[in-house]
Parts: sequence; structure tokens; C-alpha cells
Amino acid sequence: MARISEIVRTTKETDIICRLNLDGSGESQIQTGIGFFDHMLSGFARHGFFDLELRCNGDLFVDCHHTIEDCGIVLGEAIKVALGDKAQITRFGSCILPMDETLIQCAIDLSGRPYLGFHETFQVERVGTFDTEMVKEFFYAVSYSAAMNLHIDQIHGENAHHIIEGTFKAFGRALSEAVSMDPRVHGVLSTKGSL
Ligand SMILES: [Mn+2]
Repeated sequence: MARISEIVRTTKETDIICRLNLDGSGESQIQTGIGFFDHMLSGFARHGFFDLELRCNGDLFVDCHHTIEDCGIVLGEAIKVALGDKAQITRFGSCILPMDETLIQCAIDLSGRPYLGFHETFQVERVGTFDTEMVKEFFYAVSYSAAMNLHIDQIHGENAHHIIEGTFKAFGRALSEAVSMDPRVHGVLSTKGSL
């Protein structure tokens, strides 16, 4: 069965459409109006081998907050819907990803219980028109709407572009592992019987 989803979400702040294929090839069409955020989302898709189409028409005349947060909500929802009953998935995924001086650790449990652990620090307030404080907000939104346990830790890093890009790539790779199918799993990988 195809693990795909389509989410449409419209509020007074943002208008978003998202199509996700968990078993894709890394192709993406991203259009959020925030160049650096587009760059990050395409890196997530590429390194997770997800096909992702994400278009957002947001209130960027206010600032980048609503657009980034709402894209996180919608991406998390798209992951949750595409996963369906989570039968046969590996469930856990992790990645330690280097990018020049930066080293990022990302660990995921698709447990059905939302939690974000986030430890990164930035020396600048923004990269392009992307506010660095929105990295945490984005992953908080993803973790809650996908109902995943997500831990992101900056082991090393100085350059904000590297830290954020390393985080999105590490998240892509960790999620790719967590959603991968394990033929040894019958039903769902939980002693409780559900995820
Ligand atoms: Mn880059």
C-alpha cells in the first residue's frame, strides 16, 4: 500500500498544501516564500528519500513565524497520515550528521506520544529571512502533529546555516530509518500492540 498523504490547511495566516510520499526518491517542490526554509525542506526530502511537495502562501508581511510553524504542523500531519497504522515499521531512527564544523544528533521514536527535546544555540538571529529561533518552533510543531518523540542535539557547531541545515538533513535520515519497513516486524513494534 502506498504511503502517501495530502494535507490542505487554510487559516487567516497561512494557506498550505502538502503532498508526501514516504517511499519516494528525494524529489521536492517547495515554495514557502522563505528561500532558506525552502533550501532546508528540500534537504530534508533529499536526504530522507521522501517525495515532498509543499506550497505555503503565508503572511510574510508580518514575519516568518506563522509560515514556518504552520508548515511544521502540516508536515507532521502529512507524516502521521502517510504512516497509517504503522504496521511493520522500524519505529526508531537516529542519525549523527556532520556538516563542516557542525555535528548534529537526531533521534526519533514514532511512539504516538509527542515530545521534543531540542538543544541548539545560534550566534545570529536569522539566516536570510529565516529567524533562527524558528528552528525549535518548526520541530516542536512537527513532533506534536506527527505524535513523535524527537530529540535534536547540537554536539558541535558555530555557523547557523550549517547547524540548521545539518539538523534538517539529520532529521530526514533519522525519519527515513524510523519509517522504513522491517520484514521481521509483524503488526506494530510494541509490546502494547499499538503505536
Ligand atoms: Mn546550504
